[in-house]
Amino acid sequence: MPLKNLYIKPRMKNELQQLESSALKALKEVKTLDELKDLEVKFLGRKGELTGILRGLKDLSPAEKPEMGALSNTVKKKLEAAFASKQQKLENDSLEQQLSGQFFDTTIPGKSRPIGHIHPLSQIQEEVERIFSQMGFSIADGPEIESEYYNFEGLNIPADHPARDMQDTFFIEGKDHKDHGRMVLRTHTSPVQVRSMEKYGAPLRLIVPGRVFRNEATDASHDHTFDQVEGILIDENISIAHLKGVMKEFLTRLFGKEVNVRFRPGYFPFVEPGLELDFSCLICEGKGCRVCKKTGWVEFMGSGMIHENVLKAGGVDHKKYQGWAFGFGLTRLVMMRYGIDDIRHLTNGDLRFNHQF
Ligand code: FA5
Repeated sequence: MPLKNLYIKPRMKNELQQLESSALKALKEVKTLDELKDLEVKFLGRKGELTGILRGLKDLSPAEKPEMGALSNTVKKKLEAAFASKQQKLENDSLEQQLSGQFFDTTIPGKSRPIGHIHPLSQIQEEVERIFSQMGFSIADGPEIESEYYNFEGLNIPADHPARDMQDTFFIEGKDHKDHGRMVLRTHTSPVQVRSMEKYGAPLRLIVPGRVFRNEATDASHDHTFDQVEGILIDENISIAHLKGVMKEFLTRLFGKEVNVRFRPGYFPFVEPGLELDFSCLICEGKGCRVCKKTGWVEFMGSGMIHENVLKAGGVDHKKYQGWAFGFGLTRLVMMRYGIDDIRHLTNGDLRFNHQF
C-alpha cells in the first residue's frame, strides 16, 4: 500500500466523528423549519459534507472498506434520525404557537367525511348475479356499442322488418363495421345471445347484465338509458318448464318469499314461441292493487324458446340442442324493489336520492 494511503482511514474516521458532533451541535441551534432544511442539505445533501467524506472510500484497501462503510452508515442514520425528530418538534411547536392565544374547544365534534355507498342498481345487479351463479349460470358481458348485425339481423330481425320499430336506436356515424353493417348503441342485451354461442358453443348457461339504449321519449317508467339482464340456457331436452322453474326460484330467492309466475304469449322475432312472464304481485299478494293495476300480476320480462335461425347464426346444432332466453329490465326491478315512482331518479345523479338506499 502506498504510504499516503496509510493515513486515509484514521483521517476519515476523525472526519466522520467531527461531522457528527458539529451537525448535532448545529441542530440544537436551529429555530425554524427553513433553517433545518438548509442544515440538512449542508450535512446530508447530495453535495453535502458526508458525501464529500465518503468520496475517500475508494482509496481505502479492500479490508478497510467494510469497516469504514459501516461507520459512515451509522453516522448517517443517527443524523437522519436527529433531523427527523427535530422536524417533528418544530412542526408541533408551530402548531402550538398557532393555537396559543386562541380558544380551542376540544369538545366540538369533528367534521365527518361523507362515505359513499353502492348505487341501488349495482346492489340489485350483484344480488341477481349471486342468485344465478348459485344456480350454475356464468356471468357474461358484451359491447354497448354494437353492430347492426348482432343487435338485429343475427336475432332474426332483418333491416326491413317492422319489429325494428319497437327498438329505435342511436347510430354511430362514420364507424360502419366492415362486415356487420352500421354501429349502434345496443337496444337490448340480446346481441350477447349470438356472441356467446359463437364464443362458447353449446351447452351454455349464462346471464348478461348490462346497459342498453333506446331512442325513446322519457317518462316515469321509460328512460333512453337503462339496464337489462339477459338469460340464456342451451342444452339437450330443454323446455319452457325449465324456464318457469328457474324464474320462480330466482324471484323467490330475490324477494325472500314464495313468488308465483305465469306466461302470456308475447312477440319477439328471436324466440319461438315467444312469451311474456309475469309474477304474482308482492304488494297485495295477488288481490289487486295500484302497483299491479288491479290484476294481481306484475309484468316482468320477455322470453321464449330461442329461434332456430338464431341458433344457426350462433353456429349451434339446432337438431341436437334447444334453449330458451329471457330479458328483463333491471332498472324496473330496482323501482319495484324500492317503490321508486320515477325511473329518471336513478340516473340523474342527485345524491339526496342515492343516499336513501
Ligand atoms: C327486449 O328487450 C328483449 N330483448 C327481451 C327478450 C330477451 C325477449 C330474450 C325474449 C328473449 P323489451 O323491449 O320488452 O324486450 O324489453 C325488456 C324489458 O326492458 C322490459 O320488460 C322493461 O322492463 C325494460 N324496458 C324496455 N324499455 C324500457 C325503457 N325505455 N326504460 C326502462 N326499461 C325498459
